[in-house]
Amino acid sequence: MPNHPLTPEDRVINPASIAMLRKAEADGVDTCFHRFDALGTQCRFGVTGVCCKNCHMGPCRITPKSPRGICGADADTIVARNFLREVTGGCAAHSDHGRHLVLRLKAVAEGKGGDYRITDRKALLRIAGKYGIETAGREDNAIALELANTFLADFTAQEETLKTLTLAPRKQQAIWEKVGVAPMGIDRMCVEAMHRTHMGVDHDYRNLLLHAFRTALADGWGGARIASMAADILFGTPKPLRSEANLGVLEEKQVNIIVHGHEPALSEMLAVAARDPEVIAYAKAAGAEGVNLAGLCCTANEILMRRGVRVAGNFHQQELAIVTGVVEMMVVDVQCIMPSLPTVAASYHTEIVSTADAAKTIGATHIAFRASDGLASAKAIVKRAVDNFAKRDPGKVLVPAVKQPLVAGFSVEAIKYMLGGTYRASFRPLNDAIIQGRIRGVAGIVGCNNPKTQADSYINTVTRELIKRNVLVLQTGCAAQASAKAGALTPETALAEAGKGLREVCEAVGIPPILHMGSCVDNARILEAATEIVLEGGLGDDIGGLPAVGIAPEWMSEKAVTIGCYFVASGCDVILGLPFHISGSENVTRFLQEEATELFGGAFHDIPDPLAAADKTLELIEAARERLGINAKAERKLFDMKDRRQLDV
Ligand code: SF4
Ligand code: MSK
Repeated sequence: MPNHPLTPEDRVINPASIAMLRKAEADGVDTCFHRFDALGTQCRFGVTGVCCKNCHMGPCRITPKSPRGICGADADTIVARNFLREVTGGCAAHSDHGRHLVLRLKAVAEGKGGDYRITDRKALLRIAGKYGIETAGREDNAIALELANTFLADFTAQEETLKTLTLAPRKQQAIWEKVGVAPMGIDRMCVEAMHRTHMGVDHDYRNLLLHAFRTALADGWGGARIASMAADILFGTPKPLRSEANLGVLEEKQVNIIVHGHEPALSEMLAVAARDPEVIAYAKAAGAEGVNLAGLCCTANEILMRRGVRVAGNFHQQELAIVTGVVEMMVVDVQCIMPSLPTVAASYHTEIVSTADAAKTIGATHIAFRASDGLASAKAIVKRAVDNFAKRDPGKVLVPAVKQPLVAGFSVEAIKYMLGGTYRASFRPLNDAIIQGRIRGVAGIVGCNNPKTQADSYINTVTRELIKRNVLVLQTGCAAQASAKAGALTPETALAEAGKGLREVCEAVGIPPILHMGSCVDNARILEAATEIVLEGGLGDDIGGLPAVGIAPEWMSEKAVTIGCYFVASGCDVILGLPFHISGSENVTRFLQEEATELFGGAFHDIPDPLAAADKTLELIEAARERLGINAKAERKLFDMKDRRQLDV
């Protein structure tokens, strides 16, 4: 960050956000950026992870003069306990989201699903098959019920390890067994984590961190993976489609409704309701040209991936979207919703509507979403937004004319199909391109924005640099939306910037060099893609052996900590643009940044500069290629081809 008072240009990179930050300042509206300034220097004890308030003898803070808390806990114990609690928060968030979808699937299977149904029968059969569930000659609902109960057992299992772990490569499973981190039921892992971090229980930082990896695996190879699968069955497996992103998707002449949060059940129904002829007629009668539904954060990704609904913005734009003055309603459910929204909305006519009983905010209108009559509930919410249209103040309206086209919808099934076609859907062409060296490797770029950095800047720089250097990029969450707003999610733009080898492969098979794979639970799809690459053959027998790296450039959420941990436990190195709060313990730092490699094959790397992150990614990828022996093979193969051509002449 520069040494002068920060300007909007210093805080955000996107012109739409710059314009709205200026307007917010003119309108006297505080945003996360202003509150970040107001906080001043952040607490050193919090930043280094050495503050403990796990019992009421404390709070205790570790300093050189007082190296132990009142109970005797040292910095290692306190930092590791805090870290484990963060991982548990992330696992719980993703997994509760997954649980809701599974319960919805179960209700559908039992004929109690209301307006929900099994939209993707192929997905049901494919996923049931992965779990060894008999499908031949059975009713869909019977298969769905058995599958839903199998998923639910992964939440409640007390002694058995998760069934979903068996979707990982065998060697990966063996590593987890050997290290002792194969998780039992998701709920049990979270409860055990809270128990172990209670005063006077687990004090060994290694033991605590191993449970952090175990809990994270219960997310990535449990709750999050289950969430993606259940959503695919209920709402459809994503396929590539075109759409648009940025605040310019808001329409001045229409009723604008933004859906923000994570779970797709409500947003799917809102998408249907917004197109309902009766609702559109209602909007026209109110003087609007129609109803414009747009998304924010991961709810945006869910309905973008399946319906092409346009994206208003990512995490840092949730307040800025309201500042446009044209948002009649922001409908929120769970996760990443700033409690400031009703305060920002008070300066405009926007109504904030919360819909999840587990997530209320003072100042928001709470309308509990009833899945049993989902469409009727959604229609009522949309009509309420229409009623708010008349309250819009034209003097406060400014919609930045900034939006970019994009292509999204790259589920693993879609990638497989694009690589091999209907009859030979497979990852073979991708594996071959990696083995030949035309694609050097794969990077998963994921995560949020954080006012500690210029929003979207690191994400965009590292992404562009990696495709230039022939690395295929898989993205999710707000990182994918940052790329979309930068215009990098159209095949045309990205291909023009990609290195020669990557471009040739992408053109030959018809995929873009940056693949938007979905929301933050869909990071599990990146693991699924990595598994497909391993199973396809020729690149080792575990994910840890692949030339693949995870990058979380601008992360802020506990979910991101958990995602990082399940990537590392799955063998991938993970680069963090912003560090964890662990520097108060050298032992914890060493464990996560070095010793994890000996256990899993990957570790964390703090790299604040995006170009240095690209360098490190290539270094890690090239090291993996050397270990696989594919650099040597590629050289030999080229030599053979040349020889043959010379013989022909
Ligand atoms: Fe202090 Fe120990 Fe209580 Fe933590 S658990 S607040 S270190 S006394
Ligand atoms: S929404 S977790 S800010 S990616 Fe999934 Fe974005 Fe991060 Fe939330």
